[in-house]
Amino acid sequence: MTKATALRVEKPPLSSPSVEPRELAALRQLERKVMWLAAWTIHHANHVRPARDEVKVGGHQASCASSATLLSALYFHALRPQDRVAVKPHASPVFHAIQYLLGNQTRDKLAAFRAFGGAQSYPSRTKDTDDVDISTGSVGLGGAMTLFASLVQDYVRLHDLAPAERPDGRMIALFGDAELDEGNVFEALLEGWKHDVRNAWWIIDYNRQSLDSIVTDRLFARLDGVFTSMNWDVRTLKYGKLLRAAQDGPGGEALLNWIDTCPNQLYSAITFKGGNAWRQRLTRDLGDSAGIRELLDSHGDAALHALMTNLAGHDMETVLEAYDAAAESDRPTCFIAYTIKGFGLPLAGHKDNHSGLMTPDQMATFKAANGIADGDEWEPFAGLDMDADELRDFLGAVPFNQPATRCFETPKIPVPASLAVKTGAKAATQEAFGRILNELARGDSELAARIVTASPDVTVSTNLGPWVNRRRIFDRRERPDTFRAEDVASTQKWVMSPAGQHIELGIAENNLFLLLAALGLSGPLFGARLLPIGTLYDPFIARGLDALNYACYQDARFMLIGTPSGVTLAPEGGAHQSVTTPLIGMGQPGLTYFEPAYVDELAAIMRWGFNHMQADDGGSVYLRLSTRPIEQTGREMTAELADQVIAGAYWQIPPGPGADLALVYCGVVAPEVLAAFEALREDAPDAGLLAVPSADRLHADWLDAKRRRQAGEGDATSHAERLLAPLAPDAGLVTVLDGHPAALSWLAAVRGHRVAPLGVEAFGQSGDVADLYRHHRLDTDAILDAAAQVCVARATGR
Ligand SMILES: Cc1ncc(C[n+]2csc(CCOP(=O)(O)OP(=O)(O)O)c2C)c(N)n1
Ligand SMILES: [Mg+2]
Repeated sequence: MTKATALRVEKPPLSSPSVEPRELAALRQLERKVMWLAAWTIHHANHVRPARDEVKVGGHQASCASSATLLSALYFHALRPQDRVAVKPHASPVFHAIQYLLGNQTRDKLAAFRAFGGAQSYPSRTKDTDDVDISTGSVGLGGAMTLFASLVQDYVRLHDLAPAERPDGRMIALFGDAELDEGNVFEALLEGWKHDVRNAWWIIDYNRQSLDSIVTDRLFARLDGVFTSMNWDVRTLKYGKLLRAAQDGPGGEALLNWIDTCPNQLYSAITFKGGNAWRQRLTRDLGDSAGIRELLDSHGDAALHALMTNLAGHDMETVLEAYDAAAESDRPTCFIAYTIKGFGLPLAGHKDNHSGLMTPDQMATFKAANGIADGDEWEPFAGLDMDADELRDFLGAVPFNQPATRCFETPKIPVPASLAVKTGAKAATQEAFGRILNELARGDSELAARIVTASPDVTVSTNLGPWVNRRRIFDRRERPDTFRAEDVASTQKWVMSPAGQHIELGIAENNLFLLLAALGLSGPLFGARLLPIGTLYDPFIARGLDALNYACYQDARFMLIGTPSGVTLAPEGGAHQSVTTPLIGMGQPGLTYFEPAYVDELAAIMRWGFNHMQADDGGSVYLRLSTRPIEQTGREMTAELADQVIAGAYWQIPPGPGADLALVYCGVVAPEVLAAFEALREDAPDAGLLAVPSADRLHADWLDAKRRRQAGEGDATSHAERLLAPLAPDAGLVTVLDGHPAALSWLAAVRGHRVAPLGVEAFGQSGDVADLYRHHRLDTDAILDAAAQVCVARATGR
């Protein structure tokens, strides 16, 4: 078999029974308009709208041109209101242009593309106003999320959480081909396969260009195999109708063979050069082949260029046929659609065109070619060859645009008045988390019915086992627990069932966060509110950090349990010890970080968390927990104390008036801090002991009070300011946590106190807790040294 025939795509029929000629004509007109509007939106932002600084505005005219047909065919023909789409980030102007033509986007927003409050550079669920389903921007994540959205849709249906008559939607991604370099895409593919995800379409805009360059030749022969082995239906759309018709004419076979074997770089370069360059090259390479002269002689330069660039991804009819043919498939489908980056523009095929912009002169030529008069640039139907009323009627009948709820409001799920659990005199927060979920699993609260847990292969080791034993593992089919059936003793019952409420993932933290994003948007996307809880080892938050950021960016709501954390999981050693996660928790928008020391704090925080996940102005919650059992307080968790825990801090032992020392701590180091406090008491009887279950809440509130004062609310104060008010103005603080010291050292700035910050700044070691606390200077002696240091500094005025 020659290379050419190996690559040849099966020839599909030329007829298009599913699309009426008038519909096809209208779609071609609209595709042209979308192409124009996208290019104009970017041009306007860069060259027409006045600039106030030297920073480039940017936009991606070539990426847009590449995908205009694929997206027009999708939105104006194949899509239904219940479908959900992730559009490759750089096609944002195409998406907005389509929504504009459908009446869902305003001209003002388009004119303000990439300006404050305007249409966003990359489609955004939270900031765009034209119904973005799935945000994109960080390549690879949006597409992968469609698989998890599909899984969540299955979950909602199999749990009867949405009205049975509501039709299932298809989860669709338009991918740039270079997005498939991102490893998270393959992690998601594997997980999707394991979970038998079916209802998904991935449309790959195969322009063989990325940002820097042309992608490796024949990459897609490999990728085709990857999708096939995951049981996807792969549909390669290579030639448009012109090329397919030419195949049967003189020189046709030779011509298509030439294209099949042409290196991507060469094809792109000649595409950029245009008509005569094709003629020269084909004469040189194929001059002796039968029929080629006839073929070349019967095509002028423009016609030859049109023929040679007639790839299927720019051929409306071919794309429509492909979408229609795939509509009934019950397998996930991948369309590999050959395209040209910058198709139809003077940027076409140039390897540097990713951020390329047409010059004003080029734009003027493009505008004339589109028949658009000055002042008509934003007119929806200007310059088209079809009556505006007919196009309006067509748009009015587009299936996607029929009245339907696309963003669901869902009622809030009540949260029980208390989630408190009993533990022994000593307990660890991780163990208590497991108990709280176990208690919920035993009951029949609505909250428990809406909780979905997920973990990347650390279900048992993060104490989700008891919950899973009761609520079982989700699977589309009933699957017995073989070990149980074989009478092999185990505390874990791993029965799988469509009614299960735990989603077991392979070890891929990216997938955990993408699943949490999809579960956490189940309310607005699928009309069924879910309360997802994801558990993972705290250090591995960093592995999926971009996906976590992405989930928060979309305002998905979930509870994240990072456990075990810090150096406190001592013997496990440095590879599993998290240092910076408190700073991630504080810095990440949309995520509120807590690190409780005691079980009663944890129960109050989880209760608050379930409400916060449902509040209109709420967000997600991150709990950094530990496996180290510590002595509990035996106190009563009053409503007032719970409020302070949620506000971020409380005086575990209040300071005397004008006290000159306070020990401040977060989390599992409580015993060392308490011991140091007891030792200090004699010398510093007025000292206070401040517990900080949420440095994040405390810090955010402090900044908020400053803003409110600036805005004229003169008596606004923050919790931190009120808490620290009783201390002497020159008092010293010793702050302690099992994490980076910067998470607490800022407290010294609240009232200008001195601080000695203790925490972890280096990679960990193996050892027991005593060894490691001594090594990292978190032990009682280190705390006493630090207290002495701030006291000396105070006495000497330094
Ligand atoms: C995670 C991530 N890394 C880098 C980028 C910067 N970037 C934006 S687009 C792009 C190349 C995209 O190429 P492709 O997906 O093929 O899109 P198209 O050719 O359609 O423009 C890169 C590297 C990004 N957006 N996200
Ligand atoms: Mg590309």
